[in-house]
Amino acid sequence: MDTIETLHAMEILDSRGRPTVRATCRLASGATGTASVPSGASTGKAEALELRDGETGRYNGLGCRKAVANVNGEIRSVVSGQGFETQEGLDAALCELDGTPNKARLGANAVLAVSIAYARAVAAHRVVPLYKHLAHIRRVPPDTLPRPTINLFSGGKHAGGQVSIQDVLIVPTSVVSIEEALAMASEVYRRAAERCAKRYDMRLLRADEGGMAPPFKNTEEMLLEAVESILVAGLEPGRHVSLAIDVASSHFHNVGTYTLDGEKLSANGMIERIAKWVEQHPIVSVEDGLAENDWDHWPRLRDAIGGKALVLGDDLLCTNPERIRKAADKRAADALLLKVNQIGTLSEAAEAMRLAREANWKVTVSARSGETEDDWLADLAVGWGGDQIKIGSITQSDRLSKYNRLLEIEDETSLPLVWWPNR
Ligand code: 2PG
Ligand code: MG
Repeated sequence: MDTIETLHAMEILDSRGRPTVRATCRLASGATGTASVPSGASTGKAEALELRDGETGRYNGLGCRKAVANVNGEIRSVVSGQGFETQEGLDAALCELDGTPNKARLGANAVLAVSIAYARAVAAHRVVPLYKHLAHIRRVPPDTLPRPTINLFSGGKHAGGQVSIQDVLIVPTSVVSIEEALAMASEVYRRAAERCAKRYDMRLLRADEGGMAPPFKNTEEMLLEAVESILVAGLEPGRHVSLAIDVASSHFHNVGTYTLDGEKLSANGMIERIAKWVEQHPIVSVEDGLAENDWDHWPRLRDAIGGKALVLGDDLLCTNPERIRKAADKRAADALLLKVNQIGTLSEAAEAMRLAREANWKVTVSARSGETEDDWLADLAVGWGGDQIKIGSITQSDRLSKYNRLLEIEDETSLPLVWWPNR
């Protein structure tokens, strides 16, 4: 493997106008790779630390100059001139240099930018597309493309909190290609926008990931409106288009009580409510139905809806191998939401993916609510054989760069879309 000649990082702005880190890695051969890292808003407590400057007079403390300086200083001086046999080799060196369990010293934003920039540089050196190189890292060649799950409506931390739950997503289930999935989603989105304009007498306002955020009374209304929009688009809910939800319930949970749209529910009450939604609507995936530390109730949620909808762990798992092992042992979930910046290196995320597969789980590869125009997520989802990809809505370039990259990969490979849910 070629040696790293140098690294260079800089601060750029993400889709919320907040600073983030972009790094470039140049190998001795001259091959280079650049990568930008995303940032969450509804973050899990067990996520790796995103290093922020904390200077209140600048970007309200969210600057990334310290993380950038860590790449251009300490990390660069340790890795420059070194050749790593594998991605794991570089990532292990980065983890060792950081020396904390959660990248708290150098910052997961600094470390991840380097990890992905290096993968891109090596892909360029090997003259292969990034998805092929990433597949090579996991030693499994891709034979399908991930099925998109696309934001329609948002609430919670991604919108004004008018509804407690964070997202209702549409899942084009009957289509056989990315191209058809996007065209179908666009039709539903357009119909939903027209309906909301009439019904709420408002112009289109979008949440962080491009989902619409009208003043729904509650989650039920949000779900019904999604189903209506599918029907008005001339499609059959559950046959052509299904729904996925991100309940993101850690963010409305406090000491055993869930405050759902103003109503106080116990964990069991929450499970019953979710089971009812799954019963009444064509919901095929439920993310973070319960809070991140409500370990005792997650297996009961799985008993209640498993087999009908995926029990998908985001804040619960934080792409963290230890938490995934625990969840698999407890039968607390049956699907992993994979977000590389929750853990901080590609190799640790690959281990998270491996454990999920070992437990026979499905995997949704996910963007963050704060994104950049970088499109590596699409290559990652294809290269690692994700079942679903969650990018956001089909609006805004921070989301579209990834959808467009999926279209490009589809055009290049003609790989089929993964069949999910199993039919
Ligand atoms: C989530 C993500 C993406 P955030 O909760 O799944 O929708 O949000 O990046 O804010 O954590
Ligand atoms: Mg989530």
